[in-house]
Amino acid sequence: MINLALINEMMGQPGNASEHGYQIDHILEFAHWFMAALFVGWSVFFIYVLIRFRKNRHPKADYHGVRSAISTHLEFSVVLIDAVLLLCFAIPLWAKRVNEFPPTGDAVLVHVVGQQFNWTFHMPGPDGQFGRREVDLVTNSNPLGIDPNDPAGKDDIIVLGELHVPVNRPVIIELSSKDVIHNFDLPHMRIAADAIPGSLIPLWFKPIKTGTYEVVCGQLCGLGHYGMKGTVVVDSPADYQAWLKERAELAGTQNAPPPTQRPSGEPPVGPTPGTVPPPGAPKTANPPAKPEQKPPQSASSPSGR
Ligand SMILES: [Cu+2]
Repeated sequence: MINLALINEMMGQPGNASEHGYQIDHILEFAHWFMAALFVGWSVFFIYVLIRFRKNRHPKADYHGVRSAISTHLEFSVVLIDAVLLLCFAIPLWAKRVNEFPPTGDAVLVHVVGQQFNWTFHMPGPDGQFGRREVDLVTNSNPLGIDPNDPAGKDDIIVLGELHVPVNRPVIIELSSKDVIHNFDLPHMRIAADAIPGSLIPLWFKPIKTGTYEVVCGQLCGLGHYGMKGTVVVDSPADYQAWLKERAELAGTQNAPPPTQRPSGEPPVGPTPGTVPPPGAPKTANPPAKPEQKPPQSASSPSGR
């Protein structure tokens, strides 16, 4: 028997490298074959009617048209198959993706920030705590506005363009944008989500193959959109630890702008990214009543699921 999955490859889909990806591939595979059948079916029908109702055989138009119910049945079955695809496969899979996040204890947490035209990755460093981020503190040397007075931010790892994650461990991403709407798209991992200014969008995947994978921006976000690419490197656990160590050593020199950059002694306005679960975020055991009083991140909080 021929491999039915070949149709995805023929459509230019890159190989899957994430745990849930095969489920998405199965839906795409079915949809592609279904569309191919529809294309062939309707094309044959179209050619048939062109010949069957040609002008020299039917000089006068028949104003009553077709009386058989076959086209109604055909169209009804197309609607039925579409409904089955949506209700039985696509929507349940989507619900699973957005409702069933892996426990944060085992996951790698990353804040991903899009801006024209690159991706910045923010990891909590050895202490497991994300430093406070504040819009007012954003400068060229402090692209994410990390608060230099927040001890949790001292060891944070900030990398531009290239993220490393370990293989076979879930990666939970909190996605945001500094300017316009971008779309963080990891085709090999079969995930993509819009990065929207003012929102934190959670998404997750579990890489199952080591390698280097492309990140693209999936929203036309400006003149440099075509070049808004990044890389996700899936490492073996040992390589990942080595990378973390290297980045952590650099972090002390990289991410600590002089404290004088803080404009005034005023308390930060608004919650720190990562402290308030965005809509649809995995539910934590004790949702914060007041965001300000929660520890500066949700990384190590036990998941309620
Ligand atoms: Cu973009």
